[in-house]
Amino acid sequence: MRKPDGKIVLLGDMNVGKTSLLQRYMERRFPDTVSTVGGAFYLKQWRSFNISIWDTAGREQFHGLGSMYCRGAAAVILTYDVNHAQSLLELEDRFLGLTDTASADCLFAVVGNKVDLIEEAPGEGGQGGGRDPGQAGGGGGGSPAPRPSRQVQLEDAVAFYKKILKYKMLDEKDVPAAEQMCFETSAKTGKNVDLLFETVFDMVVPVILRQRAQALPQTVDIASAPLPAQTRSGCCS
Ligand SMILES: Nc1nc2c(ncn2[C@@H]2O[C@H](COP(=O)(O)OP(=O)(O)OP(=O)(O)O)[C@@H](O)[C@H]2O)c(=O)[nH]1
Ligand SMILES: [Mg+2]
Repeated sequence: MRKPDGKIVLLGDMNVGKTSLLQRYMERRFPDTVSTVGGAFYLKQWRSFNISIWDTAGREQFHGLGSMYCRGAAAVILTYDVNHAQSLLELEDRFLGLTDTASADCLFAVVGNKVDLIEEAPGEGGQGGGRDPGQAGGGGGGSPAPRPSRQVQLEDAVAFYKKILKYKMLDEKDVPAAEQMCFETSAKTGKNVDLLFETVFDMVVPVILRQRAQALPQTVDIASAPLPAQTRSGCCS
């Protein structure tokens, strides 16, 4: 197997839908998931590049592994649940620090998942992907279970993206705009899932090329390397 050319990592609290997003994209389905233990990866061929996409565990007990998975990452997808405000706060408090081991020019995407669960205000009208009959916690019985209402607005995600740039000491001019990197998705209906991954893949290609270029000087040309000045003879100075 060829070594992956670049790495993308999904981070976020447990239950936000990281595994479901990856399975929706890679396997085109929305199966039942079990809470991830440790981490797992998929390989994706994108143009001529081999990209590994790492699914990590959101559970607190696996937190220590996060920075290991992020090592050298070309992009990190920070995921929250739009119906659960705490999951966005956790990204800032618990997960952003794990990205310190990522590549210096790592890209960040902020993803609000489970938009299919958002209760539509009366008269708001149906939008693609928002009319799914699923609900958050089981259900059953005759009448439909109450749907949660949105707790995180897209603007909150944009504000968080700007905090990431501050944390990384990056200038807004030098990185993709927040509007390009903040997504709202549904792993259940598939809404915006291809858009998310394929936008990130396209943006990661230049990062991979830069990583490759920086890796090259590790080869030393002995013939052209200057000889160290010899000041003393003998093995000990
Ligand atoms: N309605 C709805 N449910 C979703 C969506 N994405 C995930 N779920 C459900 O949310 C639960 C958690 O999904 P996972 O994908 O396992 O979450 P995770 O982020 O991988 O969780 P950990 O592995 O514990 O970190 C499962 O019951 C999923 O079926 C979505 O877009 N819409
Ligand atoms: Mg998982």
